[in-house]
Amino acid sequence: MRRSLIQVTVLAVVLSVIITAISLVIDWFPEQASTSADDVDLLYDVLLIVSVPIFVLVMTVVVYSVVRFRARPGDDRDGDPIHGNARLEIAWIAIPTVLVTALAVYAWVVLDDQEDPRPDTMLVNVRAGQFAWRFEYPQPGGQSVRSNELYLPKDRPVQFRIKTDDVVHSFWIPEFRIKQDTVPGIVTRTQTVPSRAGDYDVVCAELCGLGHSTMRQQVHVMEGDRFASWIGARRQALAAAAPEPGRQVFTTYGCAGCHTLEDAGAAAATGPSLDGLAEVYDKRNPRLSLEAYVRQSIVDPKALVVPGFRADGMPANYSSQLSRAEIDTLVDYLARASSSSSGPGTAATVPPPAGPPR
Ligand SMILES: [Cu+2]
Repeated sequence: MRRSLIQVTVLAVVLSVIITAISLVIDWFPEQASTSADDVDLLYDVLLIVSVPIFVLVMTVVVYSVVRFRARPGDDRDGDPIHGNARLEIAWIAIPTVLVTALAVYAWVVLDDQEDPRPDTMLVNVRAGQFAWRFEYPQPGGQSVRSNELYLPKDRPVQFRIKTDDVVHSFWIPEFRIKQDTVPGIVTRTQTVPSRAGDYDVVCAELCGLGHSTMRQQVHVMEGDRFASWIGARRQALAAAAPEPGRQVFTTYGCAGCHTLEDAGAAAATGPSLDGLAEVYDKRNPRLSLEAYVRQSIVDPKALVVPGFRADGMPANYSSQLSRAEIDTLVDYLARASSSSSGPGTAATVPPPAGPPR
């Protein structure tokens, strides 16, 4: 018995040293591109140093016992009865408790450190939706510079405020060693300081639907002056873009409270979606042109109730609330926006007006 114990102990120690060494030599992660990376990689190494020997010890004892104490052919004796061993039981409860608690405290300290507020932090709003990321840089005055790729200045702290338009996603930049879930209904945050110029992947790390694997974009970390000229150009374009009067009417009169329209940033579902309306309106009422259909839906909503929606869902007094010019502007805008948001080319497929214009 004593000989077996010595043998298995020596074997477990030797294997632990070898396999832990191998696990530390393996290059698990991509290059480090943020100030968070060092601490996270060290944490990972400590986890390896603590957990690999335990795994190796358990597996060594299992394999050793299976081989050394296996029943030989013809041997059908039972083993000796085993009684409890209080000292052993206390040890196998106390040691894991101490280990797991210590690791949890250490991990908490690392996370707390990462989340410390830093001076001069830049704010980026991240919007997740099946199956793409969108990035918004809030500007003074309430507008935001929008981008489909993430651009960041090197060496400047950045905080990401992350929202999702649909399901749970996870915002992950492996080179930064940051990852944060997006949760419907709340804003989650993470932050870091990019420390190395280059292009890296922004990945969704939470299975979020059929297109999950395609939910990948790029982050471009650039020198501060190059970033300043990028955001400056975007800011100018934002200021130069003529405001869309129809969108103004749409938001002013609360249309966004009930309808989805990508062009206006509306995503409500109480009323029918206006995205892609150009493709379906003539199946609902083949007598009207798109413009006439939209106009009638606004001034006399009960006449054209979309199946599946309530007849009294849409207020019937818009014809008196909006001026004639506002209605014209809104109709013109919705006819354009509802076809452009369903994808390229759909505007060309809109059939010519078939019904009587008003
Ligand atoms: Cu996703």
